[in-house]
Amino acid sequence: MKLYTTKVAPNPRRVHIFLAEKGIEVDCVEIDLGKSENLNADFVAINPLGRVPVLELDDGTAIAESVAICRYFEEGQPEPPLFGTDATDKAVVEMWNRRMESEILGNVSMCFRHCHTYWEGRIPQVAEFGELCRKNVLERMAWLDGELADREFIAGDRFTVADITAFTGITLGRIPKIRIGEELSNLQRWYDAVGARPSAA
Ligand SMILES: N[C@@H](CCC(=O)N[C@@H](CS)C(=O)NCC(=O)O)C(=O)O
Repeated sequence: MKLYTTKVAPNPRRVHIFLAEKGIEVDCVEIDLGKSENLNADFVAINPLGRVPVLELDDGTAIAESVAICRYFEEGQPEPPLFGTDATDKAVVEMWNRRMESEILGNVSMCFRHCHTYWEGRIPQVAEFGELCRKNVLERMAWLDGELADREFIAGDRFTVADITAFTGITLGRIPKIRIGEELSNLQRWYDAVGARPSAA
């Protein structure tokens, strides 16, 4: 199998952190987004949406979407469990991971895409929409700070895929200058702890 990836980009990074937590190594093919290699015919034949990451299995099956790729590896190697353990825990992790995708990573991505010069000429940009997304992220970070007042990680007392999603989203936020506010000490404590894990190096 091989993983088509752009190691610095946030969605592939989710998969790399996940794999590092599991101690799994996979052959990688680096796709240079800066050179638009994701739009080359060869890559579009693998993922018509032209997005990374994509996991290509030995039988040719192409699995796109970071969470789908992570689930594939969770199935093959359940330890440590990053998608939860029993029915309740799995549902809680799913809830938090979806929230972190839509409320944090999603809003940060849209702010980056609509407000940053990197995307000028690559996609139609609507700066006002990007600024609305920035406001949404700042509100959601304040909400998360409250959530993290009495637990160590996003979905409970154990590190899960929801932490990976939130961490990559907040890290991406540095590019469009979205920062954790000084008053959000719980969120900062969590961010520093996740960033100090070997998987995030
Ligand atoms: N929902 C997808 C999103 C994938 C995605 O947006 N990947 C970005 C890199 S972080 C990409 O390939 N962008 C290239 C482009 O938009 O041209 C996932 O979870 O993997």
